[in-house]
Amino acid sequence: MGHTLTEKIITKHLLEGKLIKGENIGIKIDQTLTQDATGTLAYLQFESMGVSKAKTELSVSYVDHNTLQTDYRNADDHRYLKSIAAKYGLYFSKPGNGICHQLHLERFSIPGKTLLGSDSHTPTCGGIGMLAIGAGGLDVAAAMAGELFYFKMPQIINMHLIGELSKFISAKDIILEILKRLDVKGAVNRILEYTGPGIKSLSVPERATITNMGTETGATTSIFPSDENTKKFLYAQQRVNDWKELKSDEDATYDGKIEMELNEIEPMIALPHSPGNVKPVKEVEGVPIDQICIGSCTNSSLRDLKIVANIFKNRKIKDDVSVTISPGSRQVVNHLIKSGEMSYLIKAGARILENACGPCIGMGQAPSTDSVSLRTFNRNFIGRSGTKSASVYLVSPETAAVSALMGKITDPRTFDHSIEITMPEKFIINDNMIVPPSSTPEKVKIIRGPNIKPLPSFPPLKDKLKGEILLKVGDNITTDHIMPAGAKILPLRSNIPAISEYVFNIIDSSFSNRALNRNGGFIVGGDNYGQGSSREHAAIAPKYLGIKAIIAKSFARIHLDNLINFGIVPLTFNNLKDYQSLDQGDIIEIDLTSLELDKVVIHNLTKNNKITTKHNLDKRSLQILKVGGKLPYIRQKQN
Ligand code: MIC
Ligand code: SF4
Repeated sequence: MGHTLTEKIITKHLLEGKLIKGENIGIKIDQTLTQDATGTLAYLQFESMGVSKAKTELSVSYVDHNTLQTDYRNADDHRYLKSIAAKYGLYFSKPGNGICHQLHLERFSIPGKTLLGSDSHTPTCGGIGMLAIGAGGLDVAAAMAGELFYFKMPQIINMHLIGELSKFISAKDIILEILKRLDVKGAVNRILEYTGPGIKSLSVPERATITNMGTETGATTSIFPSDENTKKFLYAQQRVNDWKELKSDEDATYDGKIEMELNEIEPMIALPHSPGNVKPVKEVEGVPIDQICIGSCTNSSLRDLKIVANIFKNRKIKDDVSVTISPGSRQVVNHLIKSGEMSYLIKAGARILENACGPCIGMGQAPSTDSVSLRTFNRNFIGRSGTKSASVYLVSPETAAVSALMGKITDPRTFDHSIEITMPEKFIINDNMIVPPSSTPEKVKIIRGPNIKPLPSFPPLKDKLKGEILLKVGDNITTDHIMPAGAKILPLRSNIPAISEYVFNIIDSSFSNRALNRNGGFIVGGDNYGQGSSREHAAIAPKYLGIKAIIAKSFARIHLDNLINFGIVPLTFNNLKDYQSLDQGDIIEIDLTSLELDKVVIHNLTKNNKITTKHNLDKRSLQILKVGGKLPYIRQKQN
């Protein structure tokens, strides 16, 4: 029987468990990446593991999220990260070099290798045929320390593409169409593997747009085969030696199939406030726009900015619209300058920002009150832009550019069809903002600023947990709800006591005080609790406030791991009635004495009734929970 590409890569890296769907497996990680917003915590944890050098084939520390530097705090984080990289054998990508996923794809990705990144959009490198997975910083730190990465062997879905896209329709429209079909949790515990004749027409950066935003379906990762297009891309990056052909066998069996006729795809748009709220652009045409932001790890490649530049050429952005452009990397910028296309953007009236995440993570460019912002990004959760009352829509670069000229949401197919772009055969290579590790690591001193606080430590789990339900929420709560980002809060990523004041701030600004006053307690959640980002702050900060367990209808994959890693017990309801029976303010007692049995009884002391919940966790995860989290677990293991 033949194998899928995913199975082939996993088999090569499998060191624990069997390739059986739903079983826990442990794989070897070849490469890791971190970004600054999750990196500081990841490296504080890595330091405490007592390893003298990263054990991976390659590890890169990028700085792309917190680059505003409104005071010393971001800059101190950068300095800390640089010293860590030098000492522990990592490459360090300086702020301004570009967005981690775009850079990793360009300069480090290798088909067939495994990549673990402390950012949920790590699957971007699936576009080149890597098995690239997003995880919490602690899991990435553990991989650098030589630990395996554990996850449930996912189902593998065959995403079969046929035909070719029509003019002004691009990879973003494909993934938006997929999100329309799967919504934000349709692919949880699944890997989306792309096959079919349609993939031939997609270049690596276009494939990377699709695998990047596959994250929003809840998928563990997405992957394309490594073919002639992959070879062309690696040749252009002057890394053709990293290429090898990789594909699934003809007779591979999948757990499901989604077929897409590319010729039938039309321009798509995600409406506020969810990437899964997708409609064809033509259904919302005419909505006036205030702001357009082009960039992010989804759509900031040379191909994407070239198309925008050529749509803007000799034209003018509407007076009422502010357009920002954040290129994905310096390579992209260098090409736009060399070809003269950068001047098309500038002449049309676009605001060129730094090569970084920027507005995507609310680091500047918050839209005005009640305004409409059209973005080529991957997330439009409420408040993420920095303006809670703004309506953020997600679109392709083509739709964004044409809409900028019209001042309203516009189907790009109505535009000038003579526009063509040409891609260079070889890219300009300049890696001088990537600092290699020190050749004398013993001499490197780790520099910590005053905002970099020691990690809080947590005691082992008790048998009985008692307290108040401090908050009850509905379905699809994102990590942006739990632990918001943005220019004000991101500088606190290395300071858990300070950042914990903002937990659930968007939903209930009194949460953090209430939690501290009541000595902690519990949260009741709906379906897909913790979707979105990989930020482990959404687990460690609630833990710091004394949250002991979260009882939800279901959890998003990365967040579930993060909760376990920090010793918060994740319990799931058996039915809707039980979810309805618990209310905010109820005092409950959870009996964990028979945790192994996967039956956990919750006694509602306020209402004097009992419900039974489950956790579905393997032995390893239970052990981690019991000792108070993954850090003490690893330390115990190493001793
Ligand atoms: C995001 O897009 O939400 C982020 C910021 O890149 C996060 C990581 C973080 O919170 O630092 C992610 O997607 O994992
Ligand atoms: Fe950065 Fe936005 Fe991509 Fe997250 S989604 S890595 S914030 S560009």
